[in-house]
Amino acid sequence: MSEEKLSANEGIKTRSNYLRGTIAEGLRDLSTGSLSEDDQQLLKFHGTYQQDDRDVRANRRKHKLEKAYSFMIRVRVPGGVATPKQWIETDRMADQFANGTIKLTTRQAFQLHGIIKSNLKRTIKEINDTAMDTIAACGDVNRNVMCNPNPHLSAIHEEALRAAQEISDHLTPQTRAYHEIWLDGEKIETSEEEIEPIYGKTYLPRKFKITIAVPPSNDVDIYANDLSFIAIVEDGKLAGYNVAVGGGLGMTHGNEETYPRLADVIGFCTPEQVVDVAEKVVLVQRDYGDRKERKHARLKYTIQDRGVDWFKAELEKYLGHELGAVRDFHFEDNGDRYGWVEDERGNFHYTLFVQGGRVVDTPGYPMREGLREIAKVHEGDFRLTANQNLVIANVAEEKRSEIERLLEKYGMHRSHERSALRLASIACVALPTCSLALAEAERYLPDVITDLEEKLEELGLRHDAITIRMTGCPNGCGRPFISEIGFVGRGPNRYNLYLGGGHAGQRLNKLYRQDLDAADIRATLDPILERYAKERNDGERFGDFVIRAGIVNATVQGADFHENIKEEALKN
Ligand code: SRM
Ligand code: SF4
Repeated sequence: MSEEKLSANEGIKTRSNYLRGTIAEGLRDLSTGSLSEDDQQLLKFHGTYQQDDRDVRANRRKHKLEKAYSFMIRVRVPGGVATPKQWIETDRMADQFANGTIKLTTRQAFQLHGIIKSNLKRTIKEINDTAMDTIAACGDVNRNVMCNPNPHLSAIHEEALRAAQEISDHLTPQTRAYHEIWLDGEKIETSEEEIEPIYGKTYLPRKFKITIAVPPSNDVDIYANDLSFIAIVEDGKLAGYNVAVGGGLGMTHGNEETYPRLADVIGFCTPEQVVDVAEKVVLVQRDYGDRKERKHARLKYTIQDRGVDWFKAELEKYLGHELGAVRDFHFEDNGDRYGWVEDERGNFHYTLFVQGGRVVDTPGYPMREGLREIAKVHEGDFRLTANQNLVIANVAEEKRSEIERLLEKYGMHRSHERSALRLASIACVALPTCSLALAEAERYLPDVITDLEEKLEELGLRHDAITIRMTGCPNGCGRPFISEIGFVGRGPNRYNLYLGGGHAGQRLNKLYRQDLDAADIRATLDPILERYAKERNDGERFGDFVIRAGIVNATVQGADFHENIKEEALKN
């Protein structure tokens, strides 16, 4: 296929000499805070994005100044597990090089924002010094492999976590470019086959995401991932994993060719086969994914276009054996379990609610300082959850009172006493750093929830968990399309409202209203919440209720996401 027919990024990858481009030269040029367009694309594979502060963009334009460029660094944390030392170092770098905050992401990673170009190399080097890295945190490769942080099933979790680490290691790009550019590694001559045995020089058509879940918790939202493994526990032991493929959420407003899609569960593999299955799914997507149109390049479209049966047969050809039959499993929810839990080995774990995943000190709530003090004495680990929260994990019984004292001192001991709606919320970063944001999310959802809490209190729904998620655009970083209430930015202070997602993340939602502004949100949701409080069946979840009550139609699978939308939703 000739290069012109392929997307521009394919050319950039081909010409990049295995992700080098001219990044090293660009970093040395301090006459500008930015890097070349092509290098900005390549930087993502190294775990960093060029951004600019959108709050000051207009003012700088007025004064004919360059945009306020800086970089976001995403730190890979396979399975979301970090040591106290890694926490302390990340916290230090947040102050020294970034904007004084740590962002816990929806894929169990750390993000640091606001790093200026002259500090970029040093920060990435220091992240590597802490035994973490940033390679493949972004880009057209496999990303941070997620794993359910399930503390109360610690033995199974340990195996699942090991598998996540092995998959992550196996699928990490092999190019030396990362070491050469950021770590001053030596240039070593190797043959083409040795450089990228799995990816080849054009890597994957698009990003690729893998997750492992241990039912009954779907807190990693397996249905939103390209590939997921669902742990099957039989007689208390890990029998293997169901394999799910083809999930993904990103879409574009007004382009019905793009849509969120849930993963299909296609078979079963043993724990020994898991890395090979991951590799072969990646290879099928490498070879068949669309490299011409990036909006159509994710595995979900490869599978939707060619069919699940085709995909399974092709995968089995690559594997050289068949997958086993899907085994029974059941997910209860996709939320976190807050407060203290004790595991089967007698260790304790405290899940802390972190609003929007932003670890920051505010005058009334010095959370970052408190976590730093906890990290200094904590002997277990920290686990980042896919709901942007934090587990202070593996606390021995004799250490528990010391951690409790610090939680109390810094006001974190009551983090889980907030309304169930707030505890079940996710907001993506959006403004001011995200270049793709059309509206606010992290800075706005807390206020929307405060407003709704008044009504929930009145209706006696304070303790009812309803998943509520907001993103600043339809790329879906806060997984809004599988929430029971989803807000997706369409423009400044304008949101589309989606209702009816499955409480365990097992069903997509449906457009209910377009272009709501702040004033419309309460007016739109209040009567629905009232009906839910009055008319729901015993134990009925909000997402199920709105479908049964005929408020929205159910979305069966991605391809019908834009179908069966009620007429009122399309007015405006
Ligand atoms: Fe995302 C792009 C933030 C999870 C789908 N995402 C971005 C960028 C890098 C914007 C950009 O390309 O310039 C955002 C950076 C904002 C900033 O200032 O930090 C961004 N995504 C995030 C995070 C930080 C959201 C958060 O608040 O936690 C999450 C980081 C995860 C991580 O640690 O790796 C994040 N992004 C997701 C998820 C959720 C998930 O993976 O479970 C999705 C939906 C699932 C999926 O991939 O389908 C997601 N992000 C996207 C997309 C749309 C992809 C698509 O297939 O259409 C983009 C845009 C793109 O790739 O072109 C995007
Ligand atoms: Fe940015 Fe959109 Fe992702 Fe939010 S959903 S972080 S606005 S790309």
